[in-house]
Amino acid sequence: MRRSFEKKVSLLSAFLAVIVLLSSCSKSTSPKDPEKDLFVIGFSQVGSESDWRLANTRSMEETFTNAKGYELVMENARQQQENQIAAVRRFILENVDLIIIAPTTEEGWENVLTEAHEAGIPVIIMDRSVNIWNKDLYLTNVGSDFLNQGNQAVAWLEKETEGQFSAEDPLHILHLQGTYGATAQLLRTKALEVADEAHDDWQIDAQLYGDFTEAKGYEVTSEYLNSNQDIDVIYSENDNMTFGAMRALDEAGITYGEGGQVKIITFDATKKALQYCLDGKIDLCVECNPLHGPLVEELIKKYRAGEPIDKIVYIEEAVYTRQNLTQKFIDLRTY
Ligand code: GYE
Repeated sequence: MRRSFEKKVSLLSAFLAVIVLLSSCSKSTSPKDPEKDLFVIGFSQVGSESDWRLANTRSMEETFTNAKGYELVMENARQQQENQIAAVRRFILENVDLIIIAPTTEEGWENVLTEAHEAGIPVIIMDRSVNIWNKDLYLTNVGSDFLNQGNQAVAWLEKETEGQFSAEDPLHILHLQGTYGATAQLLRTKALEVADEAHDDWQIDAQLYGDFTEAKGYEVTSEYLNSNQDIDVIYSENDNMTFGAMRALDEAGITYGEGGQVKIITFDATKKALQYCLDGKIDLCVECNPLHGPLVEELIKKYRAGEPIDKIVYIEEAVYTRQNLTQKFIDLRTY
């Protein structure tokens, strides 16, 4: 009798212990858990094709930290749009709070953006743009004014070469192009082509595909130089292709930069390119600012506070030549 009483007591205490354990377990997933309060951002990044892109990724990672209340889920698309579309679909399934896309190319976004819209997940388009009819499918497009960048490059070239060439003896331009269909490629190309149309003393001798990478920039320029070395200007749509082209010129024994045969125009103005510019190896650096993180965060804060935000937001940028650069400025550059 006594033994059975003791047995009952110990059973009861075991039962109570389980209850206490269970209730303490459920506490760890209670709304007080800080993990639960993180604002989850699914970010589909283009890839890691350039120094610009690495700086852009860093800026996002440094901005959207757990300490500031964010969880940044970044997917690297390795420059393939289909990888981006798959990533966005995963973000929708995971029901993230917001999606950021740096689109590889402009076309082909209607379907997946409609899916995000129907799931009630807001989307920010960053860096490049998308070409879609229904602009309600994204909150805002934040990035560079790429046409302005191209126009600034062209205006500089006009001034630099004024009166030196003619229709019979034109300015020979070698044009290195970035990823076809990317806004940065389309608009930098457009600025040059429009200017070329307007100048009978300019001639684009070739448009070579460099896909925004150093390896391609080197490869296509080397190959071109095998059959044609009559170049006055290289208009290169990003720094990494420029670095590749410079290596090809070095190997072919062709001089460039100040006092050289070939003038070099480059886009991005990363630290390394600015240093070449100050050292007289590159003539013009058109800045493309990759530090989008803080600007995107500002827009997200406005959105969360229910404030209106502009459909297009441009980031601040400048152009650099040897004349307006200093070593101090370059040393302070973070990318
Ligand atoms: O110029 C290039 C990068 O879209 C602005 O992409 C970006 C471009 C940038 O790979 O270096």
